[in-house]
Amino acid sequence: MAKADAFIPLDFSPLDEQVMQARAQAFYQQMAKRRSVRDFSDQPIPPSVLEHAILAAGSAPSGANMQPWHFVVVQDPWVKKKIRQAAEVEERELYENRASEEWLDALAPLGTDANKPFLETAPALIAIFLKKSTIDEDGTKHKNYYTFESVGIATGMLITALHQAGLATLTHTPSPMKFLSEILERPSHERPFLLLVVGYPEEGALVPDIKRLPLEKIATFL
Ligand code: IYR
Repeated sequence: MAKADAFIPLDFSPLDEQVMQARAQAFYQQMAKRRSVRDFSDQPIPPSVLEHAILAAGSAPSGANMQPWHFVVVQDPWVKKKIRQAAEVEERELYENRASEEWLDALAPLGTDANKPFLETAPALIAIFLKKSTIDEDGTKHKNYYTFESVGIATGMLITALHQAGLATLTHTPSPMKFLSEILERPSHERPFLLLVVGYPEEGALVPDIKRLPLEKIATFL
């Protein structure tokens, strides 16, 4: 476990105020263009882009620096097919039986259904696992803290890193996701957290015409 046993100087360079404002605005404008994509092309992802995005995600803050995450990058067509088949079983059950009318109504504007071809078309799936505990090299089991917060932050950073690298993503949460642990052979102290679909949008891809809430609806300044 990467524990800090000493303190070192912080690597921090203050920015000029105008630079800060310009960067804050430019970053917002770039992030506002991110949309969940469901129509992916099969164009491959350039080497090392996924690795660097995962390293960026792995720099997230976490409870007691336990880094309670594991990322499984699936590019093998056969494994993607197995994931698609298992996800569609759960999704059919969701759309046909599990989801309430209220939930189906909320999903209607997205135009989603139980078919998930993108799980095979997209060049990469990143399965994100939450580690309830960590097993040290010597076999000792340590409990991890604030795991949902930590993995949620890391996932947000991963999505952001992939977006700024020029890739589209879809956060996919088939429920339950136990099949991911089985197909990807993850140990029982790791829980599937989210399946991120990564790649390029298909040419001419459409997205639902949804709007983000304005600042005054999402923030209070006191
Ligand atoms: N998991 C299903 C349903 C779904 C649920 C929510 I909440 C969404 O924002 C989108 C979809 C599916 O992927 O179709």
